[in-house]
Amino acid sequence: MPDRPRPGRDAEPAVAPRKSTRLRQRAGAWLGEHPPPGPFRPEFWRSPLRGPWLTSVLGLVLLFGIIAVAITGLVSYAAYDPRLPGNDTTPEKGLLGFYLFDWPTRPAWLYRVTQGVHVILGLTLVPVLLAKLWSVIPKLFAWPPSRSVAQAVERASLLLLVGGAVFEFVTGILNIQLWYVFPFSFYPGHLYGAWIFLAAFVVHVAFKLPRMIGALRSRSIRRELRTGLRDTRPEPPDPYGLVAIAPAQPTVSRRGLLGFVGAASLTMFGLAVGQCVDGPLRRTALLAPHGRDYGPGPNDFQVNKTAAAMGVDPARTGPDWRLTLAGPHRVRLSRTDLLAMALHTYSLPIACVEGWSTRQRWTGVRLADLARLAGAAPGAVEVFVESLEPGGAFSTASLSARQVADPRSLLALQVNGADLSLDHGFPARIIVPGAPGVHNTKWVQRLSFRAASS
Ligand SMILES: Nc1nc2c(c(=O)[nH]1)N[C@H]1C(S)=C(S)[C@@H](COP(=O)(O)O)O[C@H]1N2
Ligand SMILES: [Mo]
Repeated sequence: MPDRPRPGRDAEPAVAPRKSTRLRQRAGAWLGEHPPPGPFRPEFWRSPLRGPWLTSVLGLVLLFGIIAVAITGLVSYAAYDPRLPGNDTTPEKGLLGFYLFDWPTRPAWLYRVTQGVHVILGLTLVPVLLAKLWSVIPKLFAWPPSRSVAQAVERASLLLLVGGAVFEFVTGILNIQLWYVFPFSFYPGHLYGAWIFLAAFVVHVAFKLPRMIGALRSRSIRRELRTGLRDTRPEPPDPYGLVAIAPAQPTVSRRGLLGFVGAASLTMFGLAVGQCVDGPLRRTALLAPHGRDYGPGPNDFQVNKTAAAMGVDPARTGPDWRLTLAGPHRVRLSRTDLLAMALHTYSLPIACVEGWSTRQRWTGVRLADLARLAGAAPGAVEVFVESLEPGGAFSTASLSARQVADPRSLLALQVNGADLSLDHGFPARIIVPGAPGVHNTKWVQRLSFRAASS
């Protein structure tokens, strides 16, 4: 026989809740007991695989993966040297540029690796992201929409998290597929989106990390990977609403689900990674949007934008073409003049922001020698490069004093022992070690040296 409750102590709280609080609680309870039909009812979600452990395994992969994608993405923004005049098309970046630094020229493969990781890893994570969103989808329909102010804030932050993730992945993938359907410029859009997403990501991780660690400890991954369909059981009921309250019979094991996601990720990786290696493996890059043949001989490697696509008039690249050097002296040089200068050959990569990269042997004149010819001291001057391409976001670029001074920074005239093809920038193009491809301006017609700003 239980003790009879003592009046005034156990049965009733010492202080009765205020009337308004009681009303709100009752309204909340009513809402909670009367969800709209369909996905708002917890019985609707029946997968026996959903649960904190599964969500946490996928979350752990995303945690490390997204940190790597975020760091390499922010690094890519720094690689653009946005503090140099004309390099940054992002208006009002303000505080968001706090971490910028002077991009190095060594090692020459630096941007090739950071941007390759950003794009290839981003693609590889797509199946994991989709699986993670699938695993938490009942929470999207949690009813009532908010039980408390704190919960309302949490749900709003999830909107930024999920919206931000989807936005970053979708704009990134559309951009590397060269499908510019979004009604804004990719570069500032992807950068602002990244900061919003990262802010929500940090909040989300801070709140969920302890829960994630607890959930990961609740099952051994090794045992789970040995468990077949017949022995697959739902996770124990959880207070977060991930585990189905009326689970269906499993049609696939957790091992099967994780295997499927892993295989999908490996497929993405396998179809994309070839675009940043040279040699026969390059042909496996079936997800790379650019074609893979660029004409015969030494110029047969990836072309980002053809001369025709950029409106470059071949007539202006003929014998009448002159390079103008502007500095303390103004100098005009023909291609014959340039070929008569000291020529140097280096094996250097072009590494595009879109993830593809390729190393070729470039021959040309050192930018440092051209600076001296214009009366400027390498090490103390930046250069503003202009193409004869009419307009266009990529028709100009600023290079830093460090980039001008590096002896491997060239105004290239030849590649792999042959003259540059028109599509690769004939009569002359920039090649700078470690720089993003977009700063390797093609069809150069003018180099303006000016005192370095920093
Ligand atoms: N004038 C001009 N230079 C340019 C471009 C361009 O569109 N116009 N594209 C840039 C980009 S984004 C890259 S990745 C490299 C690619 O060089 P490639 O086409 O010779 O491979 O050239 C860069 N130089
Ligand atoms: Mo590029």
